[in-house]
Amino acid sequence: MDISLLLQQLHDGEPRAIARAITLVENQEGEAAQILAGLDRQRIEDVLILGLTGPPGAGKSTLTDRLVGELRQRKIRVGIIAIDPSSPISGGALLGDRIRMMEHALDRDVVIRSMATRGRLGGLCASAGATARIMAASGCRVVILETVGIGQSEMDICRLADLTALVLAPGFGDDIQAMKAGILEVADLLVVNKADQLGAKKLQLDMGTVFSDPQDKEQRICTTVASEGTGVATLLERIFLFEELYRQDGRLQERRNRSFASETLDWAMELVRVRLQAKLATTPLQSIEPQQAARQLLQTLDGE
Ligand SMILES: Nc1nc2c(ncn2[C@@H]2O[C@H](COP(=O)(O)OP(=O)(O)O)[C@@H](O)[C@H]2O)c(=O)[nH]1
Ligand SMILES: [Mg+2]
Repeated sequence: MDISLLLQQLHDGEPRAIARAITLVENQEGEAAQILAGLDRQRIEDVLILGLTGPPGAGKSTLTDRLVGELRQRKIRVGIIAIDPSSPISGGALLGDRIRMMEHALDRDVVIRSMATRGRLGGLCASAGATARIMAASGCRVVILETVGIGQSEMDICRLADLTALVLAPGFGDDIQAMKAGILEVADLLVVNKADQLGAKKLQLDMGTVFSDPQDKEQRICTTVASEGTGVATLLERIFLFEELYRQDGRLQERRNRSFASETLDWAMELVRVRLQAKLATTPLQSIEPQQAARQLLQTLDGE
């Protein structure tokens, strides 16, 4: 395969080259390292990875769709990585998202990729990170990372996003409200979606108590009706406002350093796993206890 041609097409925003590169990296084909090393560093530097998280049903996909609409109006190229928690077999939620995304499917400047959390090769963090960088190199100025849930999801381990918006709606996220203090650790912006529904005002007031600083309260809480598009332009302005702030005060770099470490660990574990699996198939293990056997197995890698 001609990797330099693939890279050239990828940087030109050629959809098939982008999809191919992502697949090669996801499947950890031999070409992966060369592809990743050949990506435009400046574009990777300039991209904003925006995390959208929140309970299922809160309106993340609808909001993503609207944000994409706003970005495209501003001629900004955008990537979407939808992390799908459902099994690759059921995939119900994903199907709905795909249909919704049809609107943008013909737009060359919207790059969409879904990833299942289960039944996949390799670490999610590593794949999602690499995918985001491929999208960035292809010219995406913003990459939206849509993930479900907070607290237990895989994305908690890997904080890939530069900026995270937590999407809540009346009746969706009451459990999250119980852990208000924890919210600030995961979210830069709080989106109270479904503002057209009963209980939105209360949710908004509740969220207000998370912040002691009045300016924070003003800037970090956004109210939207994603299904109508209301409030989405303002949300996007806030997103860019905080991006600018975090780039200036060093928080963005700090987060990227952390995510670099977490991705590195993810890759390393994957590489070790593959080698261990190969070893396991050929190594006679003496121990009667798996935990002990694991140590033996690990020792066989020493000095290799
Ligand atoms: N009334 C109302 N419904 C909404 C709003 N945003 C999304 N929905 C609906 O809520 C449901 C779940 O939305 P979805 O985007 O799939 O949520 P997700 O699971 O968080 O991705 C869908 O039927 C949407 O049409 C909103 O602002 N108001
Ligand atoms: Mg969704």
